[in-house]
Amino acid sequence: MPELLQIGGITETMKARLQKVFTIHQLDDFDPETIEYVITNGHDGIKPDLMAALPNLKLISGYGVGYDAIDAIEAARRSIVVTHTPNVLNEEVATTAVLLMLACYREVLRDDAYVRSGDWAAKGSAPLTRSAENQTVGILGLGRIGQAIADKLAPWNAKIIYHSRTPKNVGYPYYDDLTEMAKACDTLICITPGGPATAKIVNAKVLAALGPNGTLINVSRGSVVDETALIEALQNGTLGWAGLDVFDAEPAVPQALRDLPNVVLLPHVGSATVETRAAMGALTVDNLLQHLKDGTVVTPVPECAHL
Ligand code: A2R
Repeated sequence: MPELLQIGGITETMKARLQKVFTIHQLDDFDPETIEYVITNGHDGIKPDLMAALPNLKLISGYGVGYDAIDAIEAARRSIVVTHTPNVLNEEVATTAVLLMLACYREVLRDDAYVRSGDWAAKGSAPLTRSAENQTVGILGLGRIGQAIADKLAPWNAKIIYHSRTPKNVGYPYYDDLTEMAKACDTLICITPGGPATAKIVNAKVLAALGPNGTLINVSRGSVVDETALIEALQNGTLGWAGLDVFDAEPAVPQALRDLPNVVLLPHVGSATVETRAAMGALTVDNLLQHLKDGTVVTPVPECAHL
């Protein structure tokens, strides 16, 4: 049977399908010469020195849409196919983005604490919150998930504007400059890929442009936002609120961020429902099984689409 190296966890359902056709190896028990397949996830990816040490590697199947922890350019150079799981998580991640936005506007955490603490009975009605209706929402990265976010915001009458490297064939206003878009919007939602090209593109200047009444939502990668500048802006009130599902050095989250009242923090659960994770797991395995059968895959990353 062909040999598969497993990096990170897989579900029992995935394991049951894989072990029928692969010998599965863990990181502490494999011969680099015999590994032809790798299964990993968006967080662990594969370290460059490990990839370099596998001379007969054919395919790296990633669980998740983001693959910034895999050097796909180097893989393509070596004719190794990298796959990921696009589309099956669009709606779930978009729901997480909207959930964070609404939680910031309507102060869900503050008001939940108000009830639990007994303050409601002791002090009377909670302070008013801000309406999430009719907001201008800037989407940084109007791709598969970005479009799903735009669609999900329709019932709140959001005016969508967007920034990406190239304009898309959509009806929303395009900004070629991120700071200019931040000036124009009430809420900025980050949903670009991670990696060097987007590292800290949401910097102090962008956050200042978003302003004291502005809300930042990040459901992409922690690396996209300058976290130190973000904490400073939230502490000083030069930025109003932040809803964050991802962090620079996750699962470590700076204490300064955890101490702030004007943030909603989630432990990178954008796609983490039973249903969506099952669909992602199935596609991760489908890519491996199809390659074994006929040498093709279902969802290669763009860098490997020509292989
Ligand atoms: O820039 P473009 O025209 O390639 O548009 C893509 C945009 N994007 C960027 N925008 C600004 N600066 C950049 N350096 C940059 N690089 C890419 O992000 C496109 O509009 C969007 C990505 O869309 P998709 O490739 O369809 O990705 P999807 O499935 O929406 O997932 C986005 C990310 C994943 O990579 C994970 O990190 C995260 O969501 O879960």
